[in-house]
Amino acid sequence: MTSRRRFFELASLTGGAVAAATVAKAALAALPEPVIETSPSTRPPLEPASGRPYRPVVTLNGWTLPWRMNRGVKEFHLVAEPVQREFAPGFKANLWGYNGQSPGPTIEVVEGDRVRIFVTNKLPEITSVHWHGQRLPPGMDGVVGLSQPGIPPGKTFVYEFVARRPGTFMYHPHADEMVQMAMGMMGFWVTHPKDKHPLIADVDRDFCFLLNSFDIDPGSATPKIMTMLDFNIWSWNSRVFPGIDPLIVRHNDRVRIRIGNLTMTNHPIHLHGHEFLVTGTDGGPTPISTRQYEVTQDIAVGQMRQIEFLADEEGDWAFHCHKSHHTMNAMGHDVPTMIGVKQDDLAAKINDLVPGYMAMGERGMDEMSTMRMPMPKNTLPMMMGEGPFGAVGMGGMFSVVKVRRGQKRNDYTDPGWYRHPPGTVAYEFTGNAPSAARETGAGGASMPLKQPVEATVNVRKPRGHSGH
Ligand SMILES: [Cu+2]
Repeated sequence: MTSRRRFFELASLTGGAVAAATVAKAALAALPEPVIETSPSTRPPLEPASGRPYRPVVTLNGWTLPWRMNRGVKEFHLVAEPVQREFAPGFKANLWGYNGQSPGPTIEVVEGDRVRIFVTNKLPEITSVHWHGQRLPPGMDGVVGLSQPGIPPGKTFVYEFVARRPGTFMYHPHADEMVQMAMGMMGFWVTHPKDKHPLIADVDRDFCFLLNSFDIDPGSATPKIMTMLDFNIWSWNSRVFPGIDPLIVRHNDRVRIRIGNLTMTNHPIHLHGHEFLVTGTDGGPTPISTRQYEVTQDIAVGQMRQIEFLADEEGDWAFHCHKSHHTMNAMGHDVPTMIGVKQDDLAAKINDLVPGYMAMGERGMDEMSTMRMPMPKNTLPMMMGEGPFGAVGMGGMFSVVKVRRGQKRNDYTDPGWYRHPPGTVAYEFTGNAPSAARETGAGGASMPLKQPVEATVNVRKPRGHSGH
């Protein structure tokens, strides 16, 4: 009851569209009413109204699950169910998730809290929830067959444990994992420290999201669940650029970003314009002596990392996975590189065989980001997004950190594009370009061949989405 009231207060505050579903009340009298959220927009932080105070996190394109206090226990209700998720305007997918969304809502608690989580299974098969990284009794660890029987469809199980250590965690099923995670079942978990912690700094903004990936054929809407490595949708919290919200930051804010990886490959996450420290993993806060400044942090499969930086450079700063095929959306990628290949008459010839054939990539692939090609329904262009200087040419795991002097404390509204001071934007050189002196020699060799070999190599890239 408390949670529901608080949730509606929050919802009316932000004017968001909210659907609160009720399950059969008589049957679930002892259960907290589940709160369902169907909007893919970033919800404002959920300020704790009971228990110890903390600075709540902001879940990118997601939300935090309200709770109710029951005799000193924080009670949550997760509902595992089929959901529809918009990855970006123009592309929706049928996924499995929790409480109306994939990923499920973020769970935020405080170190030392006793937590009770009701998990209702509305999927067509058994499920469970594993609380990744937590110290808990083994019977609460959620591994089907090892620590519990599966939760049958239509049933509700109860998990209860004390959140013993502060940090950055996640939850996901440990039942038919390949299918259930490929379908989008996962969520974030943050345990805030109960007192001032020597290794956990106070920050002004605290963002979190999960890296996830899907294999959805262009024109279809349901992930292929048997895919092992060849995924074609690379997403943050089941969103792809330009559907991923920007991270809005006030100039000189201390910023923490927590990231977990539930894909099947690693992601080097790269921030422009600032250096950050890795201050924590799913193992807890990192010792000060191990911290070094980085601008890219690789996050391996099943790992979590929290990075922190002082946002002391105003501007719009790219923030993305550094694997270039992870900043693209789905497409048939098994095409040879055509840079420098004259295709004009070739296209005409192929057109005789394949009507409607279109030559692509003669001058690189950038033209793909502006060209409007006929596409299957419910499919995004491979690269899209419009910035202040034109097409951005990105997809997938890409967003922008917007650092602004004028931003108010705790204000997450988008300030628009950065206004560059005069003389601070790269510009065209209009003088005469001198012809470059070029080396014409073949290059040295420590053990030269007696018979020189003539060979030209055609590099093919990109080739599929194998994640390597
Ligand atoms: Cu990546």
